Amino acid sequence: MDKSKVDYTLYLVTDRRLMSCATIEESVERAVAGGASVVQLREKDCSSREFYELAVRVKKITAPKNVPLIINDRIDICLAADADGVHLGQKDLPCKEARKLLGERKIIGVSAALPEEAAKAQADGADYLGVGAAFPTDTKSDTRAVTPEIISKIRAAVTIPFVVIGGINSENIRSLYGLGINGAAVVSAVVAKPDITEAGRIMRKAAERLSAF
Ligand code: TZP
Ligand code: MG
Repeated sequence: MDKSKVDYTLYLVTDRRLMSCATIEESVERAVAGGASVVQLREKDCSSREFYELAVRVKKITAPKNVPLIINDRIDICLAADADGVHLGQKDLPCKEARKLLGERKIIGVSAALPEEAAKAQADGADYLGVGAAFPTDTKSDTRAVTPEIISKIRAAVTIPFVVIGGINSENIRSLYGLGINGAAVVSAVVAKPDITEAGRIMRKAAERLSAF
């Protein structure tokens, strides 16, 4: 995985509570078939062993398609399963420390809701940012709202790619066009839909227009 070539267009985040199918593996397989270009495993209620074993199984689905597998929060799981990277929130381990542990080849993403957080993450070695929440969402509590104005300020503050997250669907994504965003990160707009592959296709097409303006 050459991390400089990652396509962030449709960044899928998993959620076993919301998915319309039986297993995380199925939800990932279907979303990737629909056009998800990055997959983040976000597991809030499973043991380290389960998380590790799941990451190993999901990597077998994503790696042949050259889709990077990102592990939410857990640097240890990323290393053990040889995933492609981690995603860190503002309350997780600092990006600088994560970089020391993971080395240069792994992808590190950092959540940012303010231009200052974005600039710090870039200075600390982040490869991409997750910026949100763009719209109200029931998928995550304790989100911070980002307006189009804040998104534009974040774009001006960093050169690294960033995805926007939070309540994005195929309709409201239009209000994010032209802001210099590199991709849309979604949970429910894909995994909660009855036909995950078709939902992936719809969101992929809509997300491709983020960079078309
Ligand atoms: N981080 C900020 S908002 C969010 C996360 C993980 C949830 C996004 O889920 P959805 O269903 O796409 O609103
Ligand atoms: Mg986290």
